[in-house]
Amino acid sequence: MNKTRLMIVLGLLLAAFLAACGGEPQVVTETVEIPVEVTRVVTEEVQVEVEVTRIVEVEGEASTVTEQVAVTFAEGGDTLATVQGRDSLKCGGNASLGGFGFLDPETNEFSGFDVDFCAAIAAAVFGDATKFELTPTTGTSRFPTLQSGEVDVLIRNTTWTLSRDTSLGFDFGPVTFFDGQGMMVRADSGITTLEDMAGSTICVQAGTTTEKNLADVFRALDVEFTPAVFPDNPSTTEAYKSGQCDGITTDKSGLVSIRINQLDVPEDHVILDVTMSKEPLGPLTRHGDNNWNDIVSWVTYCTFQAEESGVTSANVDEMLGSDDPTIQNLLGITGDLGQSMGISNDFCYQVIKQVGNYGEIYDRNLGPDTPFNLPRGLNEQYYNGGLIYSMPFR
Ligand SMILES: N[C@@H](CCC(=O)N[C@@H](CS)C(=O)NCC(=O)O)C(=O)O
Repeated sequence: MNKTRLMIVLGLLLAAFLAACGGEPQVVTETVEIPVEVTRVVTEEVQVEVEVTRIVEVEGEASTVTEQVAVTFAEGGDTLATVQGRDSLKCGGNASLGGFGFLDPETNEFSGFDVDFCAAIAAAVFGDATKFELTPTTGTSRFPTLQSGEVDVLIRNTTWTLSRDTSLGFDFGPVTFFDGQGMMVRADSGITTLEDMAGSTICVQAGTTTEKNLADVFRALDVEFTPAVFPDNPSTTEAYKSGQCDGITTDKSGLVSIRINQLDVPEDHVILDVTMSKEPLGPLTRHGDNNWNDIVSWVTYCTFQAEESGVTSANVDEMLGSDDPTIQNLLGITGDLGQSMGISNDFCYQVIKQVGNYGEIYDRNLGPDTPFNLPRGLNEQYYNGGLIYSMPFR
């Protein structure tokens, strides 16, 4: 590798860690080792191994933790050809966030809102929603896992930010879940506002936007606190449960999931009525493969538009006979919209038939019949006062 390229790659990695971790002192208990196996045809591969030393603070004691990260940057390339050649989609996800991405230890099956979007891409590419493998990632490991080419797409409650879009080398697809950062505390703590948290310790997960927002918001409020930073959701939640922290912060959707799924008595914990940030969550692909990002984006829009047009998994076959031009384009009866991305014109028919429209995906995983019962809020369609809005199928 020439020197300039090495400098660029090291710069990218530094940016990655700064963007992900915010540079705050933190408790880190894991060594991040990313197994790199590049099986795709790429236009260029750059392999580096770096050691990143982070200053950490555990219960007032400062020490250092060294993380070793081996990364092959797989730039550009034709992800669709790789996915088709492999006959399976590789999706980076989450295994420990019920409702969004959860691995059931009994059945060994993944389920959740994010997981359904992996299934939707598989349905669009293969006409078979089961042809995908899910690689669980943590807040810190998710970006190298996508950068290295180990997965084709990352769908894991990941916030769209400028630095992730640029310096980290990704492109986002449409936002699938508009969220914001929240704070959960014990119901009997007497805490009702962030100002009440002066002098408290707050559990937060490494490698997240959450970590940085927390520092910014409390600094702006001039409220002193101690962050206790952990590498993944289970360890963060465990620390809160065991009383190491007065509060736990992450995306509000994450807090709802943790409260219901991971706390023994959910009623003993309250999510404060405060939103600390904007957290637009969506799928992301590697920068440099526009066609693949188009596929991920239009699969997502397909679920939005189908809900708007009243097309569901139950009525999609009937809808094939519709004379509505939008539905005809959507389902591939007319036009060659799929072909223009190198996939079948009936890609959206397959998505809706096998996975369902946006409302069905939402309700199945997060709706009133689930333990989470998350109101749609900003995730309503635009004509119902929300932000879900498909671009035209033309
Ligand atoms: N949306 C934020 C936070 C995402 C995030 O990683 N949330 C945590 C807390 S709920 C999570 O999903 N952890 C699961 C895990 O690491 O196992 C981001 O993109 O940085």
